[in-house]
Parts: sequence; structure tokens; C-alpha cells
Amino acid sequence: MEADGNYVHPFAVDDIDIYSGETYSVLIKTDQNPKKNYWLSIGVIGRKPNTPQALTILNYKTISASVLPTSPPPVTPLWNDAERSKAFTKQIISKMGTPQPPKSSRRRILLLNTQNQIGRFTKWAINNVSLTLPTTPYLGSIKYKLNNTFDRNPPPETFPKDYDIFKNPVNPNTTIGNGVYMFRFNETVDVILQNANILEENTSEIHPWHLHGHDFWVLGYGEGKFKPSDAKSFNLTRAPLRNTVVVFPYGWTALRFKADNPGVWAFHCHIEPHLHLGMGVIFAEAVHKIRNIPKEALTCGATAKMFLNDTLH
Ligand SMILES: [Cu+2]
Repeated sequence: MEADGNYVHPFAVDDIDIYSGETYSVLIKTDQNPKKNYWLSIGVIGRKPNTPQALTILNYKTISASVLPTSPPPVTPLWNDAERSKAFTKQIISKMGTPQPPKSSRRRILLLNTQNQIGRFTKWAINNVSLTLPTTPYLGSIKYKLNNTFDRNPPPETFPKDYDIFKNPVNPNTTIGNGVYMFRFNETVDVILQNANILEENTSEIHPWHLHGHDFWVLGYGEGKFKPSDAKSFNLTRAPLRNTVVVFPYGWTALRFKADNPGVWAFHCHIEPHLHLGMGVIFAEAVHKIRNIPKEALTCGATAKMFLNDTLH
């Protein structure tokens, strides 16, 4: 009945998918024999697990928690049953009456997720840029207009039209970058996350993308490469508000948000190793509206030197 802090239209299930970064609230109907305990199983999906499913106990207060259940633990869904996962995710719609997205957006950013190489190292890249954070924090860099602290060229807002998302990359090489997608304050932005084949043939992975500083409306999911006409199928009446959303193998996910929170915000895959291998982008809006940046956010890189000079004088 709740996803990422927002109510959703409640629905009944025997199991739920939770990806890294997501949060859910569930209600459990305790209508079983209270003289017994019950197993709850937790399994891995999305990648082949090297561990058996984990178990915990649902315990009625009337008996000891150490009394083992008499019925066998539920078997968790197959790790690679993507259709089941899609069916679950697509059931999530907003609770009636929750705020809905603006009917249109003038800015659409397409983000192609690819696995790449730099030398012998595996990387992830977005529109062929693998995110490597600068040593100077963005907030101070932008607010104090410092030079040479990060790449001032805006990163690409799309990718080549002929990119074949079903094949491993023709040229797996990529480049590192740390540019920022800058938004006008209160601008409505659409982001299309586009998945693709990884370095290995016939494989595309699941990525849960998490946005800092905002909730976004999930407008929809689709198979294959996003086409402009897919926008006709966007859910603009019961779009759930979330801050983390999954992009399924070989598919796309569309979301919309208002750039209404002054700051610099990471938007990244919440599988931590993927982020550290470059699977993220940086968004920013209305940084000039931030009056005081906490000292702690200024004590690295070029802003550290400024701060040091300030305290010396
Ligand atoms: Cu990922």
C-alpha cells in the first residue's frame, strides 16, 4: 500500500519484489492459527543467486518465537522470471487522489545504459559517458563559479538513433565524464531510461535507478527501444510517485519530475558497484537559491582551499 513513501492503490499479493533503494509498506492479515509460527522466505532475483533463500519467522505473540513452523517455507520466485517481475511492478499505480504529473513536458532526456570497457576495466556508461565524480563537490563549484572543477559541457541528452540495444556494443570503449544536466527552476523534465545488451551476448541486466532530492512520476515501461510514439501510452492519470524505479532487460522506463528543489542531485543505479563503475548522472537546478552550504560540503578539492583561506583571514 506504499512505495518509496507514497501511497499506492492497494493490491493483494503473496510476494513482492524489492530492488536496491526501494522501500515498501505492506499490511499482513494475521488470520492464521495463532498457536503456530510461519515461515517467510527471501530470495534473490535479477541475477543468479549463489546462496539458498533466506528464512525468517512470523511469530504470533501467543507462542514462543523459537517454535519452528510445521509447514514448509514458501519457495521464492525463479531468479530469472522477468515476466513475473514486470507484472508485479506494473500493478503499482497511484492511490486515487494523489497529485498527478503535469500533462506535458518540453524537455525529454534519453539515457542509454551500456556496459563498456576502459582498458582492461569494465565500466557502465550513460550515453557513452561513464560518471567519475570530481574532487571538488558540485554545490560549491557551481555556486561560487569555480573554474576547472568539472566538465562544463552539458552531457549528451540522447544517443545515436541507430544504436542496436539488442546486440553487444560494436565499440565497447567509453570515456569518463562528470558534466551536469542543468534544469531551469520548476522545469518539468522527462527522463527515458533505455536498457541495452551488456558486453556479453544475449544478456541485459535489471537496474534500479534512484533520484536524490525529488520524487518522480513513473509514466510507464516498454519493451525494446523507446519510440517517440510510445509517449502516447504514458500513464498520466494514475502514475505512482516514487524515487526509485527499475529498468527491465532490453526495455525502457519513462519518468517525469519537476525540477523544484534547489541543489545538485545524483541520479544513479542503486546497485552500488554499478554506480562506482560509472552508472549515474548529475542533475542540478537553482543552485543560486541555496544561501548557505554546510562547511562539511566544502572541505574537499578547490572549495577546501577557499574555505581554508576564509578561516585564515
Ligand atoms: Cu545497475
